[in-house]
Amino acid sequence: MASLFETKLAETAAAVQVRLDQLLPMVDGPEAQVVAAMRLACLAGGKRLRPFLVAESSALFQVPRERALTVGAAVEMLHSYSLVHDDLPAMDDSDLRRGQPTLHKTYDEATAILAGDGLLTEAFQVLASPESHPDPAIRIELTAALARAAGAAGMVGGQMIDVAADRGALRLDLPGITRLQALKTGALMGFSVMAGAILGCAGKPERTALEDYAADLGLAFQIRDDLLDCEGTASELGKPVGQDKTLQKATFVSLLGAEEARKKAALLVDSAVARLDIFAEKADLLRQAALFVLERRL
Ligand code: GRG
Repeated sequence: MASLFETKLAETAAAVQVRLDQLLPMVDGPEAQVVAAMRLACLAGGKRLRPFLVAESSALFQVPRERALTVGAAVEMLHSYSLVHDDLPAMDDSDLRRGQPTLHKTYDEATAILAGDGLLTEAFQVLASPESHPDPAIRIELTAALARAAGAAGMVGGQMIDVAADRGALRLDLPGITRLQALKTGALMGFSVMAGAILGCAGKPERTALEDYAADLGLAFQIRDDLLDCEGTASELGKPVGQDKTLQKATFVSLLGAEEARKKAALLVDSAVARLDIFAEKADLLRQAALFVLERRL
């Protein structure tokens, strides 16, 4: 039987799907291809964890669900752009994403670059619209927070460090990889959690609790991602996880070993759960989201 968390995640995913479909209508004319590619990039699957975080942090402050879903759709557009660009030949050069051909394989590189650019830009258009919040000051706060999380002080900066490390221009130790991941993956998760606090005009103690929760959650998410990557690669090679010498790209698993990485992720999740004490049982779904991050297989 599905847990309450799984049911709620599926409900939010379905609602965000509808919202994304409304926000990205097909167009006619010679530009139709880029819109079709944008739609494919963000309508074809994904766990929708970031919109779930927006929805559940918003629920703590009685934010109307439609507003949270609009902001969740904007985050998912931005996340989809990052995956499309990350898959390009100049970056990870991936053929598959979510089990399907990557966007540049389905279309071509130019279309994939433009579709990513289109999704990035559209995300800000959505935040700037009164549908995200009637108060322009709140819309500006949301817009500035997403720009910070996505730009050179956040995801783009983290990706640059990752690219430099891949090229051998940088050797990363544990603090280095922690910072890279806090920027590359953590910043957007952080925005997703903080969006509810912004939409709900939360006070300082609530904001601090959510910031701390998001930092622990983002890091645990990334450690789990490294473990999943490593389990996939090790099982393809028939080797025990964390012991294959070909898997020596600096990750939490290559630096700590699989067992220590698992322990670190579990401690971070315990800490994330405890950060939410201030919200008592109102934050149970956010607590379950942290446990999901630790156990996820996808
Ligand atoms: C190109 C500027 C730019 C940034 C790319 C986030 C990112 C930066 C690259 C993604 C590479 C990657 C697989 C990172 C690991 C963590 C991560 C973000 C995984 C994908 O997120 P999920 O698991 O994806 O939430 P779904 O498919 O569920 O939406």
